[in-house]
Amino acid sequence: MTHPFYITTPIYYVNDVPHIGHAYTTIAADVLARFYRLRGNDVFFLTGLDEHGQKVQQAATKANIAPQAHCDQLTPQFKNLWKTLMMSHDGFIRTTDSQHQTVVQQFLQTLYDKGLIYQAEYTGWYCTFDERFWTEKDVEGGLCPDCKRPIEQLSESNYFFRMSHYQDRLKAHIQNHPEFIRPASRRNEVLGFLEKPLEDLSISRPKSRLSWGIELPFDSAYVTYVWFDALTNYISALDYLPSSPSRNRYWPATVHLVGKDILTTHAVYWSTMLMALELALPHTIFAHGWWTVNGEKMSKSRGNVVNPNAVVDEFGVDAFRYFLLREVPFGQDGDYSQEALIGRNNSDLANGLGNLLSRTVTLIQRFASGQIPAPVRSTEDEHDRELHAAAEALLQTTLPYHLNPERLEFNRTLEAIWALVQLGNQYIDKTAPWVLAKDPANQERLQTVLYNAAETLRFLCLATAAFMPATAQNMNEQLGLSLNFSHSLLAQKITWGELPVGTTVRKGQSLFPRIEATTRNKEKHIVEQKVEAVKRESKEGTKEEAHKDQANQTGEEQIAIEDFMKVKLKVGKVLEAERVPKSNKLLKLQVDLGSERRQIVAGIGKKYEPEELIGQTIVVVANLKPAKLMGVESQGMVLAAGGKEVLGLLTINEDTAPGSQVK
Ligand code: ME8
Repeated sequence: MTHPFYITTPIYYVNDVPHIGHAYTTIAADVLARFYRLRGNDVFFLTGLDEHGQKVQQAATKANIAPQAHCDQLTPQFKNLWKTLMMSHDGFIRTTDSQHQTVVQQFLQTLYDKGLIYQAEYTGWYCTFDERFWTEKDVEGGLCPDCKRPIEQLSESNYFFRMSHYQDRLKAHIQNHPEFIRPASRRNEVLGFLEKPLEDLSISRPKSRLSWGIELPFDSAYVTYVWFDALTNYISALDYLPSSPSRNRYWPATVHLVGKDILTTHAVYWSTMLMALELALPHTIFAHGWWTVNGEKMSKSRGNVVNPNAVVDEFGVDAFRYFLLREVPFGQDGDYSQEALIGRNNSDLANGLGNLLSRTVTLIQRFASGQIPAPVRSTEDEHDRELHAAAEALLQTTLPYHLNPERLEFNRTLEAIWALVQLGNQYIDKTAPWVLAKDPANQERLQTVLYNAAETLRFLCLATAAFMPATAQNMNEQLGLSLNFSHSLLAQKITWGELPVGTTVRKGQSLFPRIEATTRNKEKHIVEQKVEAVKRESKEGTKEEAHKDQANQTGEEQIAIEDFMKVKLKVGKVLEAERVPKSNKLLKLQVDLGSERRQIVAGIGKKYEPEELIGQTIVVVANLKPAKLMGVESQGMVLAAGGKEVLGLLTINEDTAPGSQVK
C-alpha cells in the first residue's frame, strides 16, 4: 500500500556555514517529504554533509584546526538551521561516519576486483577549486572552464574508473527514460555532454597532495576522490541511518534533488558508478536553478551571502519557505531580494491567507457564538458550489499533479492554493455575512456561509501543511480543528462538508504580521512627520495671516491647490476591524496601504459593524500625524461623509490596488 519514497538533497560541503542555496534545496525536499507522508507513502528523506576533500581540508587549514575538528564545529550550524527551517529529514549523514566509509571502500574494492578501476599516469590541467582535471581542449587561457580560476598542469599516477564503458548505456537510459533527468532542458544538456567521448574518471588523489579523505582499500598511498565518496552516501546511508538496514526498501531513490551545478556529477558519474556496481539507477534526478542576490552572484567576497537564520528571525520560517518556492519555477534561476520577500509576505500571506483566517474566525465569533455553525444545504448557491469544487480539485488533482517528482512545480502548486485563498476572500466579500446578520430571515444562509468559509480553511490547512508547517498548525488551532499532520491525512479523499459542526474557534495571533515592513515604514513615516512638523512650526505665523486673506465671498475659507496637494490621500483596503474597548463610536482598523499596513482609529462605530468593513476599499489620509484616541494609536484617517453623525464611508467600487493615489 505505502510506496517507499526516497528523497535526497546533496550533501553540503562543510567548508563554510550554510546559506540560502543550501536552504533552498533542503526546503524543497522537506515539502516533498511532508507531502508524500501526508499521502501515506513510506518516506525516507536524507540530507547531510560532505566532509572530505580539498575544499574542506583548505577551510580547516585556514582555520588552523584539524579537518575533523573543523567538521565537528560546523556540523551544528547545519543541524540547527534545519531545525529552524522545520526540516523533517529522517536521516542526516556525515561522510566521516565510519559506516559510510566502509561502504565507500566496499564499492571501490568491488570495482577494482571487477577490473573497472585501473592505475595510469595522467597529465592534465588541474583546478584546485573544483578538484578536477581538465583536458587540453577544455582549457582556455589557463583558466578553469567552470570556475574561471587559474589552473595548473599536473602529472601524477592515479586510479581511474572505466566510466567510458558506460557511455552508450547511459545515453540509451536517458533517451528511454524521459523522467530520469528533469527538467527536460537539463536532460538535453546531459545528452549534449554525452555527444562528446566520455573519458574515464580519476577516482583517487595521492595522499601527498590531499590526505583528508577515505583511503583506497587497495593502495594506502591514496585517498578516494571526494565525489566517489560523496555520491555513495545515497546508498550507504540506507544501511545504517533508518532503524533497520533499508537498502532494498528505499533504493532506487525516487528523486535526487540537486542544484544545476552538480547535475553532471549525478547524471554521469553517479549513474555510471551504479551501472558498474550493478545497482539500479535513481528514478529521477531533478536539477533546480540558481539563486542570485539582488541580481548578483552570491559570494563571500561580495559580502552578499544570505544567511537563512537572519531571514527567519526577521520574517518567520514560513514566509521564507513560501517565498523560495513561490517566487521562481523550480528548474529556473531566481533572484532573492528582501523587497520581493516583503512584497510576497504582505500581498499573498498577510492580505491573502492571514486575512481569510482572521476574518473568518472573527465572523464566526461574532455571528455564531464562536462555534462553527451547521450549514443549511437548501440555502446553497453557485458561489458555494464554486468554492466546494475548487477546494476538492485542489487536494485531489492539482497538488498530486504538480508535486509529482517528475514535475516538481512548487510554484504552480502554491499559485493554485492561493487561487483558493482568493476565492475564499471573494466569497466572504460577495456573501457579506455582516449584511446577512442584520436580518433574522437570513440566519440559515449566514450559517452556510460561515461554515463554508471555515471549510475552505480546512482544505487550505491540508494544502499548505507540507509547505508551511507552522502556519498550518496555527490555522488548525485557530479553527479548533484537530488535524494531526503526522498522520497520512491525504491518503484518503478529502470531501467537502466533513468539517465538524460545533467546534469552537479561537482567535490567535495573526498568521503573518508585517512587523518588519510596517516598522520600517513607520519609522520612516515618523521621521518624515517630525521634519514636516518642524517645517510647519517655523511657518505658522505667516500661514495664519495668509489664510485670513483667503476667505471667499461665501465666508468659506479657500485654499490653494498646493495646500490641498499636501494632503496625501491613498486607497486602502480594510484587513481587520474591531471595536475599541469601552467606546461605541471608535473602530480600530488595520488597513493595507500597498507598501505598508496602518492602524487607523475611526469614529464610525455607530454606523458600521466592524465585520462590514473588512475587505472594503476606502480612502485614507495617509500623511496625518499619528495621534492617540482613547489610548489607541491612529496612523491616519478614513474619509466619510457627514458631520457629527457619520452618513457613509467613502468607498471605491473599482478594483483599485491599495496604496494608489487619490486626488
Ligand atoms: O556541491 N542557488 O556541495 P555544496 C541554489 N558537496 N542552490 C544552491 C546555491 C545557489 N546559489 N548554492 C548552493 C556540493 N546551492 C557537494 C555535493 S552531493 C553527493 C555532493 C545548493 O555545499 C544546490 O543544491 O557546494 C547545490 O547543488 C548545492 O547547494 C551545492 O552545495
